[in-house]
Amino acid sequence: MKHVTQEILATIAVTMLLVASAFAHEYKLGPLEIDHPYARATMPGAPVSGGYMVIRNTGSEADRLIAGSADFAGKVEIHEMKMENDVMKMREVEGGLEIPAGGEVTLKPGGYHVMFMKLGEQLEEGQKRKVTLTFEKAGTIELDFNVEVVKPGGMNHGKMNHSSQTQ
Ligand SMILES: [Cu+2]
Repeated sequence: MKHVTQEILATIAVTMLLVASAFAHEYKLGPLEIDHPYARATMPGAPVSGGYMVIRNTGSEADRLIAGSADFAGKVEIHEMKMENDVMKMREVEGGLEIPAGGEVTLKPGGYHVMFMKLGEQLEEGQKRKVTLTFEKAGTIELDFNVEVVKPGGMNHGKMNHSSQTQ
């Protein structure tokens, strides 16, 4: 009887660990911490999706997110969104996205994002998708992006001009 109880307790402990790590969904790469990377779920045949996360830099030197790649996308770019003459535009961040020393940058709908282009397949809610990100100093890391339904933030789809969508 005692033996069974121990096994049950061990099982519960392992389960709790798994649940905790699923919730945390945080990665470390040198001084960088990447919190909860997720991608926007797409409709069938949609050509693009966005990737979002919080990147913290606990180090004393700035770093830069300079590149990305993913099996499901023909091209991955680091983008920013900006209002120009009342039109929300997005474009590639020149020279990569700086993560300041001791600071953090939030990639979110309507702001900085990882742009998944030339999608080869639909991204469906609940999936996890592998994405590789490269930082100038910290190097390269492979992350699991949760695919989630993301409401558009701060952008007007009707007026949105995605200059590199057709490249
Ligand atoms: Cu974009």
